[in-house]
Amino acid sequence: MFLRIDHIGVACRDLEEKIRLFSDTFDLTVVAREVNEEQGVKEAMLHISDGEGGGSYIQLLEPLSEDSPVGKFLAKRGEGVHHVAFGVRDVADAMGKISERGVRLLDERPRHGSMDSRIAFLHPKDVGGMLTELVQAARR
Ligand code: MC0
Repeated sequence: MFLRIDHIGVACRDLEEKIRLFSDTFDLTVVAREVNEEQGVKEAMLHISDGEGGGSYIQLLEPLSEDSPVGKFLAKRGEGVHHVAFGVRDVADAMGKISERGVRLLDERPRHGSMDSRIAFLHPKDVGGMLTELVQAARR
């Protein structure tokens, strides 16, 4: 079902500071920036490599407010890995199959994600404590 790891989402308090850290330490380049009001984040994608159906990235996430998902996560757990996102060919199809297997979906239908992807989240409690995202990358 999974084509590749699309991205690792990292919660941070200061996006610009963490962009400098990740790009200087690992020679990564920011290829996209976005404010996603629906998800309550300001984010940057740092490209690692290209694979089947899209690329792999580190996604740095700064919350737009304290009561957003990333804002609550930072208050409870501090900075660090927030979620792991897997590339899929068809997000709606993957959601259907995964739901039938007893995992709760956090989204009823795909939403807008980074770089015009279509995304959906799975409940961390049903995936071994790992907030999991499905990503159907935009066709390029
Ligand atoms: C919360 N929990 C997590 C977690 N966030 N576990 C692992 N990883 C995380 N990131 C755990 C809590 O510790 C708690 O467990 C339980 O889940 C319920 O959490 P809560 O604090 O009571 O509830 P909420 O209101 O914070 O909701 C958590 C939930 C929410 C995961 C349902 O954050 C959500 O719907 N997330 C999906 C959307 C999202 O994260 N968007 C931001 C990235 P205990 O044991 O304490 O009960 S947007 C993004 O990434 C886009 C732009 C993209 O990729 O393109």
